[in-house]
Amino acid sequence: MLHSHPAHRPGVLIEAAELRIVSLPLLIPFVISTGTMTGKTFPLLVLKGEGLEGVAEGVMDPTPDYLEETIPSAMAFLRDVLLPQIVGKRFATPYELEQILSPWRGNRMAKAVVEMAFWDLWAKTLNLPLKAALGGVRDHVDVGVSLGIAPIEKTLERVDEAVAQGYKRTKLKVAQGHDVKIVAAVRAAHPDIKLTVDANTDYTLSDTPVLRALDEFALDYIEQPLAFDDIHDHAKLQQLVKTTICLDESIKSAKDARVALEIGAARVINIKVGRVGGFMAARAIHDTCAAFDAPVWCGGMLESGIGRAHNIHLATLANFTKPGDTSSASRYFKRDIINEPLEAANGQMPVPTNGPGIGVTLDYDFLATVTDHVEEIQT
Ligand code: OSB
Ligand code: MG
Repeated sequence: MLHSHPAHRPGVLIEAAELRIVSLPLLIPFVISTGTMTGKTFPLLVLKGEGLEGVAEGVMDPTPDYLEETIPSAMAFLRDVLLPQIVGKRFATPYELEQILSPWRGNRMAKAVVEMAFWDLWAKTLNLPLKAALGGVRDHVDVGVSLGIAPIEKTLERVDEAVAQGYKRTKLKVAQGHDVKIVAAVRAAHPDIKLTVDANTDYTLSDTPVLRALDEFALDYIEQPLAFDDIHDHAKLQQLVKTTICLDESIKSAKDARVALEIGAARVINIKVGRVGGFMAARAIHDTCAAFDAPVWCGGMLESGIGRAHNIHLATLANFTKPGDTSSASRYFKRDIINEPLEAANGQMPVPTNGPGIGVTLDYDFLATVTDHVEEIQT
């Protein structure tokens, strides 16, 4: 029976939103081709409704280093546009929420924060783990490590440690002048490990000889060698190198994935739910890649336990067949903002199940000590 009174309409009422900026120090600086991160600062959104809380974090950086969005731009868009559009409203499903988000151009990382927090809240109202709401099929996900740029000796130590801990893949960050020598040294020390590199856009087609030189190290793939806004030149490059190309920054939608796979710009895709605008887009990319027989894996952005939990649930979908970047939180942070440890064992990360939704809970006392800013959005 349908009820016309708003209080009886079906769906999840979003009663209020709490938006924070949180800063956590990183245990060691993380160096990639675009810069060095010594701490992790991120927006944290809590959507409140039905006596429950849905939580998500944003993956945008303070400055537009990885992609265009920034924390200040996202905070303004969230505060002034997105949150006023949804607080005080009911949404029966994430599909309904998507109708509000999708007309806005770009701003995918900001939209993802809202969408992901709603998925968590919605799954909690259904008393389901997020992975079940998403259609995931695994209890554990395979994970590897992503190692920042460092001197060769330091890199070799870090690789030894990751291999000893059982991580299923080692990804080396590379950049111009920090590439072939480092990869050669790691491959010489570990002839059989699954090894990849990530250039975070540092090369152009004129660097093809360097990228071809990497062919001799049996890499599983080269991640995002060329520009963040390019797909076309990656197709040219893929014709010139034997190693599989994997795209990260260049893939923002299922359409981008289709184009990349149709023209042969990549054979593997890194899916980051925060980069692509949320779980609806992440699943669409996952499904598109499956249709092309292209494996996907779940990337990371040095998230706290909240974003990490979202990533783990996403990676339970069937076509996430390559190890993801969601390694143990203790590799990054002395103390996390959640109550549950997110630790991998033998290269497998268990799906968190402390309650429905993302299966982890905020440590509000500690969170208070690492919150730079907090604001409430109410109707
Ligand atoms: O390209 O995957 C990337 C971190 C910051 C910015 C870009 C990237 C990364 C990582 C980190 O590789 C992976 C992780 O979260 O451990
Ligand atoms: Mg990457």
